[in-house]
Amino acid sequence: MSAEGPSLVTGFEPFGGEAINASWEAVQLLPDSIEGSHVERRLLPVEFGRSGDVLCDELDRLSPTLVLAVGEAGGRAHVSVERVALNIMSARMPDNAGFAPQGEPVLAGAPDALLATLPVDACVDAARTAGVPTDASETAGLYVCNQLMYRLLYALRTAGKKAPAGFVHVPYVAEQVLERKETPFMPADYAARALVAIARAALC
Ligand code: PCA
Repeated sequence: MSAEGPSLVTGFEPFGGEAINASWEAVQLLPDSIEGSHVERRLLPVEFGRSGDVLCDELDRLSPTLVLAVGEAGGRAHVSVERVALNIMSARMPDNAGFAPQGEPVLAGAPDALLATLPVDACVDAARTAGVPTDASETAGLYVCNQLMYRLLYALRTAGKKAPAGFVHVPYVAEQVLERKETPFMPADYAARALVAIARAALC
């Protein structure tokens, strides 16, 4: 199958005192093309507002066939395909610009929740079939990743664009847990393999 437009895949810069972000480590390992769709990678700032603005500009510019936003969820053991984004921001720690919202909406007046438009269960099955521990997740948190997922789904919906879109959280990579006891990690090439399987399932 040859897809019409590119697949936009985003990862995040490091945050929370880390030197790397597992999401960008995985996104960098993706092939240049998946199912005939050119992979366009973008590195996003860990900032409420600006990450969503950059993503929305890219949606307008690229008109992607598929959008996979990827973030790091330290402490999770499996790749997780998020089902839902909530219209609320609540920060445990300030973002990389020093902003720490405490309960404000992502977009005032917009729906309380938006569901991923990629086929979550088929994506989870595909990643597992590819040999990578993967689950569906009922919460993307209330930090920058949830905000980005919400902005993504809202932008596509209001533009009437049908491209499947969603958010995937990946665990820490090994370097990040050297000093953390009992903390799960996953090599970036495993996470990348899951992302390829997820993208394929969403494109087919
Ligand atoms: N994870 C954070 C923000 C950036 C990232 O990679 C989150 O889950 O919100």
